[in-house]
Amino acid sequence: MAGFFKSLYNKVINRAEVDWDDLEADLVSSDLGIRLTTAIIDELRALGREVSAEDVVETTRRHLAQRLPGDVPPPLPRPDGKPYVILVVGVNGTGKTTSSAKLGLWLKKRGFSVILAAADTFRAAAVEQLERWCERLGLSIVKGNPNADPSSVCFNAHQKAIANGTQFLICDTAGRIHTRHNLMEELGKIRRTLAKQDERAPHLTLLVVDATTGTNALNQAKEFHKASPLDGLIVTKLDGSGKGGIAVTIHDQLGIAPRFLGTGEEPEAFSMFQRNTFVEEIL
Ligand SMILES: Nc1nc2c(ncn2[C@@H]2O[C@H](COP(=O)(O)OP(=O)(O)O)[C@@H](O)[C@H]2O)c(=O)[nH]1
Ligand SMILES: [Mg+2]
Repeated sequence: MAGFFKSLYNKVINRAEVDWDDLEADLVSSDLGIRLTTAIIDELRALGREVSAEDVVETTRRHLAQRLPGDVPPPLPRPDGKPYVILVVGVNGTGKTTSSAKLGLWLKKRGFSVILAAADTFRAAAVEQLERWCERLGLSIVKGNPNADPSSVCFNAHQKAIANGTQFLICDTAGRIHTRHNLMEELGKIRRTLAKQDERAPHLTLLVVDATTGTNALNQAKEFHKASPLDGLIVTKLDGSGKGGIAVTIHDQLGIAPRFLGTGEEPEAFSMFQRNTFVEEIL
């Protein structure tokens, strides 16, 4: 995960003393938000002595760790034998389809059976994209006709998963359906449809956020969380200019925990969130 985050450490280590304005700008531009940035700066200033690069890194890491969740166990097959249903949501282009395929592979590699539902029926290309991934990765897929009702695709996939005793169902959804309001309505309908065959489904709703979009991601999390309760995040594009601070901010402000991380376009560029590793790589 090289180049994961801009190296704050390298920046401060080459300095005789800390430039507070520069440090503040760096923390804010890492999407840590004003509140957290201020808390870090205040604590460093309160040290009342010359602040070293180690002080900056240690204090920042501690604040990040405090605001991130401890490690959550990976999703496991349901003891009742019904499929564990994962609903993948988010706005267009954040990486839902890619992450759905990556998650499918991740589960498959752990020996679990997986089926994917191509519920972004709004764009034909989206279905084809997921199909290509599934072919390449050897994953099963259920799709509908172009412009089919996304809920019916999810229902059929769920039915098939139940009949076949498939352990995981991953539903890849659309990021835009005419308007954001329609999208939220559609997601509500998908949830109700999934609950018809298993009142506990979906068992996990994951919002995909693009780490390079900063505070937009926070706003998306707020909006989706209101319409459809989120259990966690998939934070993508951490290999790009995204610094990952947005995951800290979203968890700090909304209590939604990062669960998986996307670090590239390749299917293996995907891992479970782990607090210690994450905090070490953020700096
Ligand atoms: N660099 C990088 N690109 C990613 C990552 N995840 C997704 N992408 C790319 O982002 C673009 C949009 O992804 P897609 O899955 O189609 O997004 P969707 O519209 O939310 O389904 C594609 O070009 C993906 O290859 C990631 O972790 N890193
Ligand atoms: Mg998609």
